[in-house]
Amino acid sequence: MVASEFPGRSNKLILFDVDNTLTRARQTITPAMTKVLQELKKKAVIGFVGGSDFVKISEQLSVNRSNVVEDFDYAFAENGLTAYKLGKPLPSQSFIKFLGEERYKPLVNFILHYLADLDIPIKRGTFVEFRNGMINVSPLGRNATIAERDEFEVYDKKQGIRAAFVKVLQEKFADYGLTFSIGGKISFDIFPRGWDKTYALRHVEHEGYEEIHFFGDKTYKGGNDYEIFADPRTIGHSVENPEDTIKQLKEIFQI
Ligand code: M1P
Repeated sequence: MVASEFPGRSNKLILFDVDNTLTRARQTITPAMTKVLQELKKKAVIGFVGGSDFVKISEQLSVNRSNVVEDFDYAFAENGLTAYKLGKPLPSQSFIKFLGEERYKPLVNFILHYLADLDIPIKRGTFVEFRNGMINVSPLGRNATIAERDEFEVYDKKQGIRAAFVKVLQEKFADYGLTFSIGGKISFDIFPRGWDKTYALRHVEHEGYEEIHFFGDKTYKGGNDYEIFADPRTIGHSVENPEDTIKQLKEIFQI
């Protein structure tokens, strides 16, 4: 089935994390990366698996207003909770359906109180972002500038603001069946256990691929690429940054 859907290509699926693997964090894809992906797509089936929501990933990966769901054979946003194959949406679940309004309210109320009491150098806006498959919590606020994001990242490395927040939530909501994942620079994601990036594999594991490769930068334990990188269904590749991704792709796939 795979072969006939992707004629002329090998039976290998190559999946990529987005931030710091295909692009610099929250930035747009470079012409060099686009070219390498176009070459790779002639040989194999390609897809991305991002933690961010679909709109943000599209902004990062669209070149000259191209459509990411056409550029990539598989498009997985929010760890695969929003999913497309060959431009068509695949069925998905939602965070709120999993949790229910009655359990969600105490969680978000606790988060908002905690954020309000947090004394950090600056705060901006959008502290809790409600997505289809997760909520994203940022002490700084999601509409900070790139410079403000970078400053927060440095500050957080020293002060452990997110790590401490996550620890409190893990203890307080231990019976909720949730994962708290620090994936980016200024925030952390909260989603049902098992809805990490391996969720995306549910869409492809029975499609008959002989190899599924995954490239990501946060492949260490605790990073948001760890589970899919270490999963026995994938061949994991750890990268430093987008330039390293290009280098490894050229070496491994001779492009
Ligand atoms: O790298 C993936 C993460 O990217 C963003 O994180 P931040 O804004 O903290 O840099 C978020 O979209 C987050 O959900 C995602 O996991």
